[in-house]
Amino acid sequence: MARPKVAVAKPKKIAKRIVKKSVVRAVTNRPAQMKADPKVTGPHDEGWPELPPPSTKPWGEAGKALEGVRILDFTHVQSGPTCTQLLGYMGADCIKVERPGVGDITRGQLRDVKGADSLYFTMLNGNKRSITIDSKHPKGKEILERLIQHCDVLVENFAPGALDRMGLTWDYIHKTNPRMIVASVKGFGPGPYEDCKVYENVAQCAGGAASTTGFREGPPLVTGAQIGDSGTGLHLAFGIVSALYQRMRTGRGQRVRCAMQDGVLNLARVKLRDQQRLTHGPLTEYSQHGEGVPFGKAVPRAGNDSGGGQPGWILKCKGWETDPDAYTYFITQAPVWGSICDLIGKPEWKTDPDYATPPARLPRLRHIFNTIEEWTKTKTKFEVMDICNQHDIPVGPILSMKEIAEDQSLRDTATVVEVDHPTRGKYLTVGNPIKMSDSITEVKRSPLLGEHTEQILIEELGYSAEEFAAIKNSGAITPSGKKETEAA
Ligand code: CAO
Repeated sequence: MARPKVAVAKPKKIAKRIVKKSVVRAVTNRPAQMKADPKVTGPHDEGWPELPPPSTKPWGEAGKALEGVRILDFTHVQSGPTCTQLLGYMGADCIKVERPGVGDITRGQLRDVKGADSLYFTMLNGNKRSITIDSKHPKGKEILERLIQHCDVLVENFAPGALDRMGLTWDYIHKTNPRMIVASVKGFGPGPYEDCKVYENVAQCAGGAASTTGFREGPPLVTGAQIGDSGTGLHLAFGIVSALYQRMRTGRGQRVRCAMQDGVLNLARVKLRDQQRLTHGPLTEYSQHGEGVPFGKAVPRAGNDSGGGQPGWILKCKGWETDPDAYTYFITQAPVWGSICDLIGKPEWKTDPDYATPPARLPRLRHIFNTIEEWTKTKTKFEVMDICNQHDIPVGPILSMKEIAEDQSLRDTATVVEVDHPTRGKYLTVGNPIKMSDSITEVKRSPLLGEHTEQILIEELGYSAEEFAAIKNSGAITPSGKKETEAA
């Protein structure tokens, strides 16, 4: 068998080289180092370097933040794919490994166009290449070994133990490529539930979001924002980038793990704040306090109360009788209380001791918001936005997904992007929410199943055409005996 063209890292040498070049080192030793090297000594003295000039390249042509980073993407469903898509947006090369003939289960879930990959899949797997490999097939394992040597980061969100059952244990991976970072999403961290499979809403419930969402008199509610899946994917991406940075100093990979329960709790931390405050007395900014309803032992559901120190609520706007989204969020921010009073025709509230100060208003919040609503009901949510912003009053229209899809400003910033796909045609996706001046994001369509199998095996892993043909016949990259092209 021909040797693969993979440039397998020699860990020790690389570590040495990288530590020498390390940014952190350079910063730590800056004065001495700068004096020694006239090329990097700045004009302003004391041995500090000249500040780097701004990029001279046109917008978006200064490279990409994660260019050169290769991701072995073993993710599926939502949490893992969110993470790797973000890394792809930043310029990493994501090689998505999928089961031959099957692929990520979401390709076929919630299908809207017959025979085409679903939006569930396409919107979470842009900027990736797809290779089909049966990871339990002996030849598949061999290919994976080359990929592990070839890549910098393995990302997975299988059920607990699944990666080990494939033979891809940490010990094996670390031995095969000591520089590799292995990043995982699991439902729970170590503890009583560590072996459980977890989906979005389980995480929202276990992370404290559901018990604190909804109305006091109703059951717990999950939120439409996928804080368990996409939220944890985002956390994992941060962990991976941090591990890559640390690897510049150590030359060594490490394991990065994010539990969905932990990710949700991190996003719900203000509720853990309130849990502790509760031991010192009632939560006065919750409207139930003003309504005289006593608190129990745990943080209650707060309806649409603001989670911060400035009371807020969702109020009806013009057209609410027929439009389910004709509402605005209205915050009675203390510094602009006078403007609010003038606007809603209650100038006397500015001096009335029952309304003039934030503590005086707390027991009357329901009445205050009902009064403000009488004013907002006479305006559309966009008129409320325009008028209130002229007075620095923080408000926000409740935008429907239809309005967001059609919003020109979100298109202009490439937050909402239209992508063309060979089998489903044009679709909208969410672009990179993180904007960088020297690392522009090109949003690319998701790959077809196995679209890049041949390219990766031959051009990158060094298999010859004959070897590729043999692999195809082995069943390692095709669904039980079928040709790879049929799988795609
Ligand atoms: N070749 C061969 N086998 C493959 C393969 C490949 N390329 N890719 C996956 N498989 C196999 C796995 O090895 C596993 O087999 P075993 O159980 O026999 O070892 C099997 O496919 C199923 O993997 P899974 O258990 O991860 O998938 P599932 O559909 O049963 O569970 C999920 C899905 C999401 C509940 C589970 O993966 C999980 O809990 N993940 C961690 C938490 C998470 O990310 N949840 C968010 C999901 S998004 O809402």
